[in-house]
Order: sequence, then C-alpha cells, then structure tokens
Amino acid sequence: MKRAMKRDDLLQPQDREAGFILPVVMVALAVISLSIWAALSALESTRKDLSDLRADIRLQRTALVAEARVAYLLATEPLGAAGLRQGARRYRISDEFSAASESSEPVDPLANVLRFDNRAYEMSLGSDTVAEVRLQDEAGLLNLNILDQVALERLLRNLGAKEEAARQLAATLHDFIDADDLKRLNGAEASEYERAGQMPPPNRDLNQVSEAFSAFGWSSELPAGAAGRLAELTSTASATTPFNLNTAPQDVLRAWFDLTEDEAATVIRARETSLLVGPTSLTSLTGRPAQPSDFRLYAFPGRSIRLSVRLVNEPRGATHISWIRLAEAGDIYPYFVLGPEIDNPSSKFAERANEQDEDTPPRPFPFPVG
Ligand SMILES: [Ca+2]
Repeated sequence: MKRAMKRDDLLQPQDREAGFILPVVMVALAVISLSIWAALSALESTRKDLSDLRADIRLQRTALVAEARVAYLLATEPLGAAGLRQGARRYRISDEFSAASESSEPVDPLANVLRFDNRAYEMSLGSDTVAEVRLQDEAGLLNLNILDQVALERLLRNLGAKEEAARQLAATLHDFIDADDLKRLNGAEASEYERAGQMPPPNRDLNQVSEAFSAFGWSSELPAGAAGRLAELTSTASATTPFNLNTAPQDVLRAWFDLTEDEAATVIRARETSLLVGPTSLTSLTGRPAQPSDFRLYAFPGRSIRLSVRLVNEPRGATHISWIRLAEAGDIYPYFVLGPEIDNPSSKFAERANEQDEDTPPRPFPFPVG
C-alpha cells in the first residue's frame, strides 16, 4: 500500500501531464488565433476610422475654402433679390425692379447671378476634390420666430403630419416662443411641461431651429422624416427679416401662400427668368389671390446665407452646414461664420435634394478673380 502510494506520487503527475498537454496546446492555439483575428479586425476598423477621418478632414478643408469664397463674393459683389450679382454694377434695390434704370444700357437682374435658392453648384479643388455647394438665403425659409401659426400648420401637414397633430404642434411651438404664459388653444405653457417632467418653455425667440424640438409634443408627434426636412426649410431669423419669394423652396412657398405643388412649381419655373416682386407676382402666375402685407419686403435676401458643402464621389456623403452672416453696422468684421453642423448622410432631405437635381446638373461655382 505504501509502495503503491509512492508509485502513484511518482508516476501519476506525469500521466496527468501527458493527458493535459494536448488540450493546453489547443486552448493556447485557439487563444492565439483569436488574438490574431481580433488584431486583424482592429486593424481593419482602424483603417476604416482613418479613412473616415481623412474624409472628414477633406470635407472640412473644402468647406473652409467654400466659406472663404462665398464670404469674399458677399463682400465684393452686389447683392440682388435672387443672390449675388457677379460683375454687376451696384444699384439701389429699387433699380433692380425698374426697367428704366439710370444707366442707358438695359440691365438683366438675373444675368450671372449666384443663386441663393439651394441649387447645386460644383466647386473643384484640384483634380481629386470636387464639392457640391449650395447657398440658401434665410429670407427664403419659414421663420419660426414670426409665429405664423397658419403657415407652420400647412408646412407640417405638407410634411406628413395629420391635421390635428399639425394644429397642436404649431400651437405648442408658438406658446414655447411667445413671451406670455397664456396657453392658446391646443397649446402648452409651463404647467403642461411640469406635469410631463420637461423643462419649462423659454418664452423667447429661438436662436436655432433645433430648439424647436424641445417644444411640447415635438419629440413624439412629428411624422418620421419630418424633423430633417423642417430643419432644412425653417429659420430662426429676427422677426423683421424679409420673405424672399425668389429664394424660397417649393414647400415654403406652399406654406406661406397655400399653393398646391403644381402652383408652387409654376412659380419656381417663372423665377428662373424673371424676378418676383411680391405676392401680386404669385397671383398673376397662379390666379390665386395672395394678400401682400404692407409691412413686409418680399424680394430681398436676409442677413444670413446657409452654406451646404458635400464632397462628390465620397461614399459617406456627409454634408457640412454653416451660416455666413453679414455683420450689422458697428460690428468689427464684415461677416460671421456660424456652425458647422455635419448632416446625417441618410437624411430624407439629402435624398430628396438629390432626386430634385437629377434633371439639372450642378453648375460650376464661380471663383473670384484675384
Ligand atoms: Ca409662452
């Protein structure tokens, strides 16, 4: 017994070892294989990150060049109703709409205009970088700070909201912005927000469109895809900003003047060749009575231009969005650049904007001489 025990002590570990080595090797091999696989995946993902990073840098660099070009043009070329009039003589605003100008030569106010209606221009930066550049005048967008509940309701309905939801969303946004605490029909003031556990309404003008999505019901009641379109079609300019019929997208024209899609398309076709001076231009084009407000200018850009830059041939297709804002008297700089935001490439707007442009290839973006 004692001997057997001794023999066990001497031999058994070896036996155990022999039976143990193979699994250990197999486990080790599995671990090594897994590590190699993990390292390769990490390398692959690092390479993807690097390529995304390179694309981001290329986009930002391109957007900075585009900003500089637009700012230069804004500072040096006269502003007209539809955009920048390159190479044009400086006129008073009224000259643009009068056939008989002080000059003896006939003036075409739409000749050589860099349009602020969000159409695509193509800008080349060397041989391998081509960007699609769009400029949108803020005065062509639906200004949320004006509190036109009827126009906002129409816009929401046209973007897919049901009638009741559109009425409620327009009312709650206006209570969210207006200075008082009086709840309008379908609206919401501090007590509704408190009950829902939300921050109270700021009761002031919005500084950016994204703030609207904190209004009561806006995070839950908007139809799918509407948020991205709203962000593209609305602004938060000051209440004195004009309405520019010459730069408004189709959906904004429809919301302002209760036009059908066809009527708005007619207006947009007409402004390719002649400037629209006010709601009476719409009446003569569509037959639809449109009451002008005596207090509003309908045919001139606002102080801010939205610049959207996207690299052509870039698989991720991200869009760089910034605002170029002309300074007011007394400011040190001639303009300011606000932003940027990088737009989600899969947004409905991007898809739609691309669809709309199928028939009209981008025009070359003008490069300032000098
Ligand atoms: Ca309020």
